[in-house]
Amino acid sequence: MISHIKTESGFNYIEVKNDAATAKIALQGAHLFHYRQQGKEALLWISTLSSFVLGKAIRGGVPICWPWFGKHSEDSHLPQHGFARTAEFKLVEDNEPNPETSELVLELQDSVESRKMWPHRFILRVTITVGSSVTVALSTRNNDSKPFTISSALHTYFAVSHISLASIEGLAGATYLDTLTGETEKQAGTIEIDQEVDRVYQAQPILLRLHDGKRQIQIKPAGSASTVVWNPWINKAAAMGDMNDDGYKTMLCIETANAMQDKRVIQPGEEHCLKVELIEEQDSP
Ligand code: TA6
Repeated sequence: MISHIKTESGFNYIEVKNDAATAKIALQGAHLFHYRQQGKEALLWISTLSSFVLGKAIRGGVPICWPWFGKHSEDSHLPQHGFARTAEFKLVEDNEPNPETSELVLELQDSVESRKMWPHRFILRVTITVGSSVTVALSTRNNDSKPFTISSALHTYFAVSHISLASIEGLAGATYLDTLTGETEKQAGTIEIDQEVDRVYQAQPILLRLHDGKRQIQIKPAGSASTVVWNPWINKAAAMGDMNDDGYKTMLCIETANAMQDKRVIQPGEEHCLKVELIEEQDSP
């Protein structure tokens, strides 16, 4: 079942309920901010301080960073992580091919406002498939007469029982940029978090696994050449107005991205798709 909901503050979102899962997707940013498989815990972390107001990115879920990841390379006045996550998308397709699957397609096209920030014509389509797993696919189409370059990320906030129990398997041996030090390092073994972490791994993993106590989440990226791992830890969490001081203890960002040197040049008429599927494995005995 697909329902359209408008909050008192005028924030529009879509609620999906089917035999496999429930989900919530904001029209602003085509932002999946809740997904829970029947009988499981919520997969995505959402800040209790997140403001569901137009023009402010939701803190949590899967923010879409596009057409640039991070700070804009030339103009610091432009929004970090691009403008897609605070733009109002249109729902252009929705279907439920079976009782366990719901698929939504949301679309954003260039506008006078967008061209002031980024002088290109585009069609951005986000396809969200809700079932026993959840998939977010970000398709960029160059509708212009000249090539353009994008960097992007599906900036997924995972809910974890406690950050000390979380670890990430699948990036061992990968090179990463530690954005906190500016140094390039090599990952030894699984990733565990006991301090602020903000790393861009230059790796195309077929499969990543987030371990959280008995829970195991599979992360299956496609069209991605980099993976970002981020936890703000104590000081940064305390400095963020839309995150509780102890919010860092129950969240971990593992982002399917094309960041830093993984920028993609999209030719006129060409499309590029960045996709991730998230699957919660059955509880290990
Ligand atoms: O993905 C890591 C990162 O770039 C961090 O440096 C931090 O800024 C985070 O994204 C959140 O960014 P935001 O603009 O959502 O506060």
